[in-house]
Amino acid sequence: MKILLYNPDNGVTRNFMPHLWMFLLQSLTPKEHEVILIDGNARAMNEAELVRFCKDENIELVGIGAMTRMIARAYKFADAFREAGIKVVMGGPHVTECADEALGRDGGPRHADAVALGEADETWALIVEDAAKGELKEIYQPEVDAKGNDKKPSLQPYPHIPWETLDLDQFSLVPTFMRGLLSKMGDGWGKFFVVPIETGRGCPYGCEFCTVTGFFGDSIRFRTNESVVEELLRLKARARKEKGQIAVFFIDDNLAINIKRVKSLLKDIIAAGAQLPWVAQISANLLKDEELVDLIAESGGKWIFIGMESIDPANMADVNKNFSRPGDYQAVLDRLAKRHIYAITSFIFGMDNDTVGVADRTLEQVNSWQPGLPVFGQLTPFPATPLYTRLEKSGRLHRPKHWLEFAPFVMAHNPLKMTVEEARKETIHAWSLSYSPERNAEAINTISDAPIGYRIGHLIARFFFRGIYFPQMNKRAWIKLLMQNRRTIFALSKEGYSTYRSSKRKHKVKFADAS
Ligand code: B12
Ligand code: SF4
Repeated sequence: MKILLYNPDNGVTRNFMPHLWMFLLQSLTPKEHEVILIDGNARAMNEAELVRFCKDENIELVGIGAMTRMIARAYKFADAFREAGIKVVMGGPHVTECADEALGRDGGPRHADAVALGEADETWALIVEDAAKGELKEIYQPEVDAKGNDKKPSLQPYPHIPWETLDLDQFSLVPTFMRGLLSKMGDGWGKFFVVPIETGRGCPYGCEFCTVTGFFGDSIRFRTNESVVEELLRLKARARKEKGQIAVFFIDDNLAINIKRVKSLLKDIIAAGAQLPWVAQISANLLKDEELVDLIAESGGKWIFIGMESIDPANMADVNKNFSRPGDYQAVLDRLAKRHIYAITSFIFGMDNDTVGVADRTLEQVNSWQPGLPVFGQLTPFPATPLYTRLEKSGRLHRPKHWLEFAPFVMAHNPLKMTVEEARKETIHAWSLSYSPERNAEAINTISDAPIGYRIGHLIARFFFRGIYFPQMNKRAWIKLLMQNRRTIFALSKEGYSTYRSSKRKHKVKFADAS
């Protein structure tokens, strides 16, 4: 049987990091079946095109995964496949929490023939076999333990994802029109991939807005260090062979949740020479450990994603995230910057203690810290979170099924001290000021003592991060962005070129001395 695994696009950015679930399920598919992957973020197709593709390829089963934010799009695609007579199974965090919605048992239309609840590592093979026999059931659920909780995959052993041979071209971050030019630079930048790797699952912290503790559970499971190191070595070999760049996103919700384990993993990466540039999510409270931050730097860590959420401790208490203290943020960022590691700082607006002006107050703080990549969202009640339950009980949810009428940056409940429209404006304001050409120039100036390569990387990262909010899906949008930032680009290119020339000269002198 031929299977398509499909992830709908997020409507903002085009090619970004691929979704791990697709590669994982592909690896877990019994060998007699063939699996094709399409990520709508990288390979844009509308419903009719995808249905035609499935018909041409004789696809008999489509597996769709989506976050809540993309679920309305996912349902549209699922409906089109089912209309064409192709079976659809859906999985992921949203349908796990809203299985009745996907199966049309809540009075709405049906979108999926089957849903996979929770982690599907151990149910996927069965789903495929049942589909091949024409006996697909409606619900697949992991086995449960004596207390009725899902038995979670141990991640030991962990499936082999053949990164070294997979066709990753659709995920290169370098826009097609820039590939030729960039492939000639240094070690080769014609291809640049960010590859997702997990080293563990689960988070015990239980922040009120987050689905992770509910979905993956509060007990954490880790892969072995050997299996992670082996995967990194294969990726490193591929980057070298293809003269491209590969960076890794360790997608664990909190890479340092167990400090002893993460230190041992990073030491093993260093010992094996398996370093690749990497990004990971780590909460601020765990970044006080100097040895850990040293190991992060030595093992290739470049960017740390920190869920700062708010600079107001009252808000942090409201969402059960008191363990992360706004007063500590500056010291944490300084500690990272000393090793040329910078932070992706994530903030949420529309919290219950937020008032108009929250964006300016937050930016005042952010701009006084080491420059990073700030991102801004709004407090969103995802299904089955404690936040959803609290707002629903208090009658504050005015769009209880907000995902079915998805509107970016329009809140689904009324914050206590501002309106929904005010929260939207604060969010736009924060994004606009954080990635304006002036702010980009200022941020680059603040790190003028950092190596030139690092500063160029920082500017490029700023261009991509801007794209999380402002659509940057075509050549025109990119050219406009480059023109707006031409002064900073020119200054960095000039310095980069003279550094390159003088390093070449030094190299020649050294060579002459030696001969
Ligand atoms: C990496 C990541 C991202 C990446 C992008 C995704 C990518 N390319 O990988 C980035 C950083 C961009 C991102 C952004 C956002 N993210 Co995010 N992200 C994650 C993260 C940390 C890891 C995802 C992952 O790969 N997990 C590991 C895999 C193995 O797990 P999985 O995807 O759940 O898949 C398993 C099962 O769900 C199931 N499954 C999944 N799909 C399918 C499909 C089929 C057919 C089947 C059978 C089974 C199945 O099988 C898999 C194996 O067991 C998760 C948290 C987490 N730990 O999962 C949050 C998470 C998915 N993100 C979340 C959110 C909210 C967001 C944002 C909306 C945040 C924001 N406010 O901006 C944005 C959306 C951005 C956008 N416009 O697309 C929420 C989603 C909640 C929800 N109900 O939708 C999560 C769960 C985190 C949270 N705090 O609750 N994210
Ligand atoms: S620390 Fe992160 S992953 Fe864990 S519950 Fe809080 S927001 Fe979710």
